[in-house]
Amino acid sequence: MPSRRDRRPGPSRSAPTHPPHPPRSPARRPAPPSPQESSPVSPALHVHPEVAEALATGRGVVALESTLLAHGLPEGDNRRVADELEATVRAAGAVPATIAVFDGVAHIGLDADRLDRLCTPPADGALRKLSVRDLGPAAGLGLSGATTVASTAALAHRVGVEVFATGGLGGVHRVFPVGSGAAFDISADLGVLARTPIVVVCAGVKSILDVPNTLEYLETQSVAVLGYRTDAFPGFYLADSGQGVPWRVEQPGEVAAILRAQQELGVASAGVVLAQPLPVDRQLDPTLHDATLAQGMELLRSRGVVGKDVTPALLEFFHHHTGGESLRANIELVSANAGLAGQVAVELAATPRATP
Ligand code: PSU
Ligand code: MN
Repeated sequence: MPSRRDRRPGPSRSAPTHPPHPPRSPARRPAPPSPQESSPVSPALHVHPEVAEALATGRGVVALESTLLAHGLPEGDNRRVADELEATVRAAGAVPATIAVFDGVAHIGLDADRLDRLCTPPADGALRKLSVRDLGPAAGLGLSGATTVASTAALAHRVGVEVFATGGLGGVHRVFPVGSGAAFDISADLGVLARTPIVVVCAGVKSILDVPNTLEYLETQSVAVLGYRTDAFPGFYLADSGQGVPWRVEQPGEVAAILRAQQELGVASAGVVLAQPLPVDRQLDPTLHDATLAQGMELLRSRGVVGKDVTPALLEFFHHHTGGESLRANIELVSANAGLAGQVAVELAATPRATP
């Protein structure tokens, strides 16, 4: 079917295809043009050969976020989880691409040495938490860091990856009492999803957030929200956040059909949130959750923790105060999301975009 929505010339379907994210201008790119669109030669961007090959041949690729490994899980568990996530994506028939920045280069797909480095962050904080606004400074200054949902989505889209998996999205934080530090905190994850056409598989938004306001914000920004085999928007550690979902899907193929339809209709400037809950019998006990959250929030307030330190600090508090239960739930939900993302990536690969 003919389509005029895709104004990007060139035959490569693995290149990013949406106008709001043009590749950097030739003036800023001293390296010669890459012979292979899917593996851009750039001093600031490196695509792992296996990922480049998968993109070039139209196989499904799943981007995996690295902040959850470096800053969201304890050292010791994170390395094992990194392998488990990649293996889960492969078992679904797709190719994993864990994303992080090392010495000023954004890597799409990490080898074992780089996964080691990601999962043993130096104590001096030299492995930063990088959101989108931090990518330029980190790359330009030759620094290293893990990527959040926001920066993983941006980099994945840059090379043509259409789906990625995480644990819980960032969102609108609960408001601290005025005068106690940060009264206003909205994750950059939401702003990036508003302008990046990519499917994010997650367990909803973290229960430490203001979930109703986060959903309102996603609606304002025209981000599609799908519940995977659920009518309830999940709450990360909890299967049900208490909010509903606008749409329910039952199969990975439906998600692929939805993304392709958005592209065909010219309404794919924003992302798609595919929210998959933990099974109820695997969620964190809600009473334990609520008590831990109240204590954690109080601790953050008293210590004046604000900005990008809030999420890692609260996750760590949970891991220490739930007897390992929050860690178990976190690992299970990220793993399940990687598997579902793999299935969606395979369906997307089998449903190529209509060419213009
Ligand atoms: N999911 C997890 N653990 C995490 C995160 C997601 O299971 O640590 C991270 C993601 O990188 C997400 C970030 O982008 O938390 C949100 O941080 P902030 O609220 O500061 O935007
Ligand atoms: Mn924030």
